[in-house]
Amino acid sequence: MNSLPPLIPVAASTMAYQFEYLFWYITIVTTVAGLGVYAALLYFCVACRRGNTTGSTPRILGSTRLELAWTIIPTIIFFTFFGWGAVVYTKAVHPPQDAMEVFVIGKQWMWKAQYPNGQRVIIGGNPRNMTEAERNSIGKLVLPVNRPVRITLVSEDVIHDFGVPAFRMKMDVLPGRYTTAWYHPTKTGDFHIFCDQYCGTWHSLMVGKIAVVGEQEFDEWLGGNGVQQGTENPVDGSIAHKGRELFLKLQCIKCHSADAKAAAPVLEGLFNTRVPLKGGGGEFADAEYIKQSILKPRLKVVQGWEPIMPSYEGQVTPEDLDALVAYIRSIKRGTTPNTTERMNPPVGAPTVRSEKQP
Ligand code: HEC
Ligand SMILES: [Cu+2]
Repeated sequence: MNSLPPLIPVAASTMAYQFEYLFWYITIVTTVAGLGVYAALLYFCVACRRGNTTGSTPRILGSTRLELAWTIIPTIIFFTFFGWGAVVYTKAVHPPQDAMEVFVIGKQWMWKAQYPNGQRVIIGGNPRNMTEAERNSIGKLVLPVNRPVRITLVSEDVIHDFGVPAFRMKMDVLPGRYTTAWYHPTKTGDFHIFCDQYCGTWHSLMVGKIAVVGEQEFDEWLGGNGVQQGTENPVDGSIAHKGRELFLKLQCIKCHSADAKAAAPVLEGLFNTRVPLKGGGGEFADAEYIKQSILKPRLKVVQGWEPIMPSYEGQVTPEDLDALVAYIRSIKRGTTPNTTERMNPPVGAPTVRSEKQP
């Protein structure tokens, strides 16, 4: 692939190939059709030029067969674009269940990544507006090859966009809302990250590298305590982990537990599902819905439950809300604890043995 002109970046993920095939299919079909139109135009210009045909232009009253043909054939061709595009798009927006999760926060003008075990790395940016600590942890976003990874993105200030040409994937990074991108890297090596949305003075410095490495090298890079369940690492600073602490601190667990007579629904698997509401209708459980459930619980009451949840308005900051959402997103099915049990860590987070329940 290295011999290709730089106009076409390396394809280094499963999705990159899917995009590439579709892209070339559409490009070739539209090019051939376009050239066909111009060829016909040229031909008729010459063939039907003045003086070439005898007499005047014949009176043409239309042809049903022709009309049908030039309606149906292009429709079928356009629908192949749509159908194929829909298949690729569906794959692109649905990360595999077993994907490792990495948080990436965009900020003027740097990217901050956080691994499930709490490891952080700054991936590029303008060193001039970084703190000393941030400057010291400038590195690459290291990812394992042949393993799907889900990147959860959020911005601390303005709109950015996390673009990785080699993976043919870019995703807007918005303040106050989580967006997701996922990759399944197929090649080792270094690949560019660009901020693809103009975001102020040093936008052009908001670039970095993804280093795709072998499985073993990745585990070593993570300090030997990888992302496998069951490994020990008490230093967990992920956003979901912070949310879990809040979930305990704010006593959400008192009601939202797995106890048989719990007073509230378990929140596992809630994210991105449809919730039936009391009084009919339903609501899609996205980040906004979860935040509203915490701030104004009476507004939308889940069917089959009593409106007993207190409002947490004024008690939680917007960052707390983001953290709670991240935690609720991360609870896997069948892992909600009883109130008496030790709380389960977020997906991918290593377990900590000596943790006490408040
Ligand atoms: C006093 C018990 C109680 C406490 C404490 C409590 N909740 Fe609730 N919560 C409920 C009940 C009951 C419901 C279902 C009825 C409703 O929608 O209000 C609910 C609903 C929810 C929902 C919507 C669930 C769904 O299936 O759509 C979310 C999200 C939620 N709570 C999060 C939290 C968080 C986060 C906390 C802590 C900051 C918390 N709750 C504290 C009782 C509680
Ligand atoms: Cu940016």
